[in-house]
Amino acid sequence: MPYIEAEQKGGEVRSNGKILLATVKGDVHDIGKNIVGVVLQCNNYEIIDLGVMVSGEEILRTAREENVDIIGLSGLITPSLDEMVSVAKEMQRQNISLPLMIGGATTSKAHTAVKIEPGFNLDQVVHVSNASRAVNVASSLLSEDNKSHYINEIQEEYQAIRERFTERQKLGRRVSLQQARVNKLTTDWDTYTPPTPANPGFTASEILI
Ligand code: B12
Repeated sequence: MPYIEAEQKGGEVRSNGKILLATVKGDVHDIGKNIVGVVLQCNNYEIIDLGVMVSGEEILRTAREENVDIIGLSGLITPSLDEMVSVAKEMQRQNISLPLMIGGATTSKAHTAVKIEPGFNLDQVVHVSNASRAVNVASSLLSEDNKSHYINEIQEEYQAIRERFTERQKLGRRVSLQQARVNKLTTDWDTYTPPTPANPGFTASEILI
């Protein structure tokens, strides 16, 4: 950090972009978010870290005031998944057109594709599984040349995930109780004759000591 700060004071380094990071409301886990922040800072991104248990309102207010380029949300407990959906919906409602990075152990590509991305069409939401991927994702999202190609790839991938999810749901659909009774397994043990073993009784090869 001292080296990075000294370099920045010297005015030699131009920021690659400003990223707001926060662990969402109700969640205290911040180890992963902090790692992501350091990795991004080491790659010349300016980080505004709002800490933990941050409400959507504060995240979006700061994003506007600080004119950030990307919002990054972290969450490790299950309720954080819903909180992230709420923040994304609120971004949409407030017309905040910024890329959104989603991270933290409970988050997933599937959750991002199925629950967050639909309806989020002002910019792109991307699930980032690991701090080491954050730099590539951020630079693609902010690249003038590469952004639309990158977004197309992500959208195709997420669309395929949603289709698989819908298919799986159809396959797993439950039938009515009446239908289940009609489909019940019928057995007929009265007429069943068990097969006769070739060599009745124990044989040497079956005795394990
Ligand atoms: C450390 C820890 C704690 C510490 C947190 C300290 C801190 N300052 O963060 C303490 C002890 C406080 C804690 C508390 C609790 N914890 Co806890 N905790 C953990 C533990 C052991 C490790 C989490 C961790 O730091 N992992 C390492 C980091 C590096 O990984 P990561 O966060 O996933 O981050 C990586 C990526 O996901 C990604 N990433 C993360 N965030 C972001 C953000 C962006 C923008 C991007 C791009 C990428 C990114 O980059 C990171 C580096 O590669 C996990 C279990 C586990 N083994 O994972 C449980 C775990 C997360 N905790 C759990 C629980 C239940 C709790 C409590 C509710 C327990 C309780 N009953 O009080 C409380 C939470 C209270 C609350 N309201 O949040 C559960 C969550 C289960 C669930 N699905 O809901 C877990 C999974 C344990 C378990 N198996 O039950 N916990």
